[in-house]
Amino acid sequence: MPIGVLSKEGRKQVNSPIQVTRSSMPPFEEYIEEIRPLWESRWLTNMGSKHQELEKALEQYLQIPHVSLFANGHLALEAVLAAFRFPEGSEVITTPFTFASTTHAIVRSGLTPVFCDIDPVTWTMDPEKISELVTERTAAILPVHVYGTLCDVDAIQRTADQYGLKVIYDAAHAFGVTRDGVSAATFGDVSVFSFHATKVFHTVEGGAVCFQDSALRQRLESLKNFGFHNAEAVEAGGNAKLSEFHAAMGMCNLRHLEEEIARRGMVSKRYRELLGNVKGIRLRVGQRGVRPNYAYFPVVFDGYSYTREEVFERLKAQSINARKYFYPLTSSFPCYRDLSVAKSLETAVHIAEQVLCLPLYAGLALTEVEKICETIL
Ligand code: T4K
Repeated sequence: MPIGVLSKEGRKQVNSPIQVTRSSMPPFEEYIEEIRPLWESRWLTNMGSKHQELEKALEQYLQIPHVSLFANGHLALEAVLAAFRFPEGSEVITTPFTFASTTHAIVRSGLTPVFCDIDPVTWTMDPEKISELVTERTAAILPVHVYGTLCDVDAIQRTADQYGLKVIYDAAHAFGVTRDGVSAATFGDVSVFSFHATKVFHTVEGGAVCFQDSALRQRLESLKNFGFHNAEAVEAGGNAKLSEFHAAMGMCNLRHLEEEIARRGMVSKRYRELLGNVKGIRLRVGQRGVRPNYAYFPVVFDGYSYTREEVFERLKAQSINARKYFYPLTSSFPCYRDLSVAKSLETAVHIAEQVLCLPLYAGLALTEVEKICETIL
């Protein structure tokens, strides 16, 4: 039977399903106050004052000299790949254990993804396997801090330095993650965040590119604004600007971020208490010195009494919509079946077939977590 909710009047309401996540909202009045000036200025987009304010606030929060806002994380990834002007047909070493966007961005930029297997413990790109994929056409490494788990950034950088490759992190899941107090935004040449409604920090739709090299700024600015620089179209740019309303949502959500992460942390802790010592259930590992953001709660059913499919169906029957993030691997998408995969993706295949992301959001009640775990167990 689905989980019941009592309304203020104490009547039992029609139960709504528990989704894998639920957007956090700032107090309504706070958002209204944030957008009030827009009614006076009527400046609604094209890098207005809210946009500038949010870029500055994020540069400070993420401890990075440059943040360039985008309409979404996907277009931010595409802009970065265009900004580096890699020769057509260059190869980009990447992980197939990710959301469609990572691989699509590479392919849509006229580049070739070369899939690298993942580490069996962190589920991020296995740095030991990168070197064997490098060819004379390799231009960059594009790893993903999947679920907010930091990649082995030191090993990846060593390999990149050895071969003279750019490192572009898809940090869509890693907002707020730090290692020894250093922000995830600072690793590699560039880190790209998603501020989609389903993320720990969101602007409804949105994204950002974080970087140290000031020379990148002008390229990114023109790529997201029709190629304009000083009122002249200097290249064939697109349109990926974040509006003032989206930036205003970001300003509000940033104020509540620490509370958001803390509440997600409490939900994750309860899951760990209930599932942490169960034979055949593997949870994400903690990383030394890393402050997590509790973006997702992935569980791998590896030798458990029930398969991932059985657990998924059992939860669904209770109106609990866990998600198979990230299954199938992007390398198995129908549109990429013709791409040759140079090396075995054994670990990635194994994890993708057994992983399930359980519901996780700030407002998820601990009683709901208990019900979810009861169903699994
Ligand atoms: N790189 C990586 C590694 C990514 O994971 C993503 C996006 C990107 C790049 C690209 O970034 P963006 O261009 O999106 O900024 C969702 C998100 O749409 C997507 O942003 C995210 N990754 C991906 C992992 O998940 P779906 O298709 O699973 O979302 P959907 O619509 O099924 O929503 C999931 C649940 O979230 C719903 O059941 C309820 C809740 N929800 C959803 C929406 C849309 C809300 O509470 N509010 C909402 O407005 O892709």
